[in-house]
Amino acid sequence: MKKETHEKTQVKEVGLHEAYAQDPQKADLAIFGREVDPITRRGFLHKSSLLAMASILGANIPFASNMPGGIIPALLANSDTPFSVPGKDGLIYLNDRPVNAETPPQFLDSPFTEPKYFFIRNNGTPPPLESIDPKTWKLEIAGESCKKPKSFTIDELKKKFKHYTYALVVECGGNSRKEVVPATKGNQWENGAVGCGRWTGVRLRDVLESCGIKKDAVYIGYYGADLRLDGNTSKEVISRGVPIAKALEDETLIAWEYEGQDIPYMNGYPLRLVIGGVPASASGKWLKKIVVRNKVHDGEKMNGQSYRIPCKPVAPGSKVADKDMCVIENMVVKSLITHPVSGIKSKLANTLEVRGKAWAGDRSVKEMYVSIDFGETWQKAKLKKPLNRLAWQEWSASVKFPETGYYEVWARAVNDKGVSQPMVLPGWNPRGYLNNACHRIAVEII
Ligand SMILES: Nc1nc2c(c(=O)[nH]1)N[C@H]1C(S)=C(S)[C@@H](COP(=O)(O)O)O[C@H]1N2
Ligand SMILES: [Mo]
Repeated sequence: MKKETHEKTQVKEVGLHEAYAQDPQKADLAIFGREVDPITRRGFLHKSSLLAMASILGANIPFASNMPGGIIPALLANSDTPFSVPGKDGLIYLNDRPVNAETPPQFLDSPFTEPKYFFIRNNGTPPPLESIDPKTWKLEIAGESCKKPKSFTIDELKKKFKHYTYALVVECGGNSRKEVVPATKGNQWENGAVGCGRWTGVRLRDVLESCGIKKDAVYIGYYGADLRLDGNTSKEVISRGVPIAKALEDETLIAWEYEGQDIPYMNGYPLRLVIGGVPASASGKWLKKIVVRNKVHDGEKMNGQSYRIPCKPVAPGSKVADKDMCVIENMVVKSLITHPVSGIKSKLANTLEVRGKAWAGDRSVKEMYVSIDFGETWQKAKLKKPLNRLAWQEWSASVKFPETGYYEVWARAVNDKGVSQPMVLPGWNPRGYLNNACHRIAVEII
């Protein structure tokens, strides 16, 4: 309950989106481009942005020079418009500090997730947009298991290495946490901390090999240009990684493009790592540095309870010591119903077309089923092949109902090893990761 009140206050105080819509870049800067003290959230920003403010207000501010450093004009500060990020309208906002926003299932219905609907999971404050110059942005390759540390501009990456495009599922390890019982700490995502689209870039392997990988390499780790919310610059916001074998897979990319466009600012512009099949926390945004390690990468959020699950199953609600927690190295088999939306009414005489997406970590989905009787019987759905390895797969089913009344459509994917999504909940873990219980929607037949 407490949390809800808190979120409502935030929404009221920020509400800048509408007024800023005309100048999204400036809006990003104003809201996210710097550390804002929580007490002054009613709206302080850089004085330099006042000029931009004036243009948004459509009026000059004659006494602009008298305005206390960085206050937002009351007209904008008092707006009741719910908080959102320009260019990311359809998302459901869980938080604005850091920004966390998920995609409603119906916006995952297109074959690939549109840039504007791609979820946002920030752990800190993105680098100010004004500070990002793709011409001078540098990516450094280093680490104790890198033979010749080097740095590359984006242009150099583009010129020196072959370009590849892969559709890759990016899913937060904590997606669907909201359903976990007993509840656990962390963003209470429903099912929309996931997206899949075509990323374009160079293979991480090609870049690492051009620097030379020592024989003792076991892991890679990334560093991004975002800052911690607490302002502590001696620690990273997040610096995670993957085993070297995963880093060297064909599909592991250093990407500058998503769905044929620059990567959206909130999703890591101008450069990000994209690694399919693993928790999305490994796909470093605003990518500045990659290190090749001779041990498991020990960056921020690699240790303790973050992105880890008990090495052995535990009873729900248990406390598990850090030493008994293991890094999540693969995501699990999962599916979503992206059409129709939950709660629809449909006529008895009609056939209901149900469709969605399915994926399975580093494996493929072999079979897809739907049930309208709470899992007693299952009807096989049509399932397409993925565009490439680690991309999601489209599925669809035509469903007939025997009589009028309340139904639920449940969807269940099975991977190529015969492993199925659980109908209720998978094994509990202290941070509520990897919930892949069947997605369900309510349907009333009239
Ligand atoms: N630099 C940086 N990279 C990051 C993060 C971050 O906060 N900073 N969040 C990680 C997490 S936890 C997730 S789930 C994904 C989310 O990617 P998206 O915001 O593009 O959806 O980015 C990952 N990469
Ligand atoms: Mo995440």
